[in-house]
Amino acid sequence: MFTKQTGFPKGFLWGGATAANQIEGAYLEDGKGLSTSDLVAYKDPYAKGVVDNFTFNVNSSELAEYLAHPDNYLFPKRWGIDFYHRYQEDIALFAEMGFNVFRLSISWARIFPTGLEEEPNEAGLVFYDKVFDECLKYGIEPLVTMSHYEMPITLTQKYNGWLSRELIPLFEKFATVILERYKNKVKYWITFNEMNMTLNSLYTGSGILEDLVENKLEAAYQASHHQFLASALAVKAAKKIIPDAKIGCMINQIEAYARTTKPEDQLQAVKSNQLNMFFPDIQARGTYPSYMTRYFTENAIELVMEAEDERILKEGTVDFVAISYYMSHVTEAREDASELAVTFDSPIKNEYLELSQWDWPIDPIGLRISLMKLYDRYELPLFVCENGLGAKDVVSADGNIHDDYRINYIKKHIEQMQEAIEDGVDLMGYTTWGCIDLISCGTSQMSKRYGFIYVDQDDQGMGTLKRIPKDSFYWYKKVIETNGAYL
Ligand code: BGP
Repeated sequence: MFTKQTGFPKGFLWGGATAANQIEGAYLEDGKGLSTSDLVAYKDPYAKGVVDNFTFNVNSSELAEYLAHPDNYLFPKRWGIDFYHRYQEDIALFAEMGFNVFRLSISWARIFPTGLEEEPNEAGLVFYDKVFDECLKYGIEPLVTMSHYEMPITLTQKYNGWLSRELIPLFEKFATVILERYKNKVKYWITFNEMNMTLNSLYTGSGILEDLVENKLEAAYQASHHQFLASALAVKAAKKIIPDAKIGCMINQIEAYARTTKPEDQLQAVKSNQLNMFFPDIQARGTYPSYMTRYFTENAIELVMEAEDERILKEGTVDFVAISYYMSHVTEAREDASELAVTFDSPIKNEYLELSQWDWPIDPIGLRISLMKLYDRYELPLFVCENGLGAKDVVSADGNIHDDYRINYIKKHIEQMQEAIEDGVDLMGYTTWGCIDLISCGTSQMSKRYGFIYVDQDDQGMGTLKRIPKDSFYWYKKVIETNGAYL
């Protein structure tokens, strides 16, 4: 009567993930408008002396300075890895690895250069037509993120990004246009990348200039409220336009562990995890969870909502919950409730875990724990749509890249996904982050590499852009060929 699932189910989706602003380049080509990500300058957070200054946020004077003197800055996301012109070669390499899914995002500013136009930019739409056709030629399903950390810069200048409710109809128009246009090519969609990361960066997550807001925490939740509504409307549109669409939400899943068995620390971990799951709680269940009422009150957060919002959220719940997973986090009891949200930079080290070269704790079992908890909570299919190791790769004298550390990292995470599946979790797929080397989101560095495919380009944008399969390329190919049996 009870038969345990062994190994990965048939039809499991194996592939890799990217984002438009980290790969495409061609930042002003074919009518594309400037996007918020085009104005993120290169920063090395680990260079001596600047660690404390490192921030993902942009303020209004920085923005004015960037716009007035662009030549004074390195903006690596403007070049990406030239996927815009090399997508055929790159997709052929993904096909060689055996991908049956490829996650990418659509740049809003390619379709609506300022976000305000009545009609979309046809040349922008044509580009993604070509990319999807190329994927489908090899039997690769595109998994499309509608909004991955960028928007037309005009929407930041005019409205201060997602702080304004005005963005909802503008996004709905964008979503409807791409759903209509690609309805016969794209079945898998994610509305917003890592919704919870607006708490970490108002600019990256929501296009907000942080010095223009008084209460940053309140701004983050108000912007999130607008994104929840936009996401729900996009889900509703997707169901109408593509009846068999699968459309999901996404968070950066950073499981919080209590530092000790002290009940106060345990309680803190419960609260931290609630703050993370608040996002899928709304997107999967369609209502604000009750635990947020106390949090909002105690943090002087007053959200502006309208009568119709409750209905919109209810009508736009997702089909699946997607996560990116890189690390876990350690927390302990503290006074300041506003500090509860999990972040990349946990001040408390977990003595059981090794760190990546960028000090991210490596915790494969944390992935299993996350999947088990999320599945218990939502009973919806899950998707691990980002996971991977950022590392400084070296091209050896033999011309190859021997990245056994990356193989080891991904292997351990796949093992834990398999365990989770055997625990009963319904997992749809796995797309490793940065399947081809790309520009890092948080640092704009090229040298923080995640790929199975090396791209010859340095932090200053110098290099031939030649693609070289790494050792991990051949390893992942075998993993996919055997549906995860070979690890
Ligand atoms: C996630 C983002 C990706 C990404 C990845 C790795 O938060 O969705 O866009 O780049 O993290 O982060 P980083 O590039 O900063 O190493």
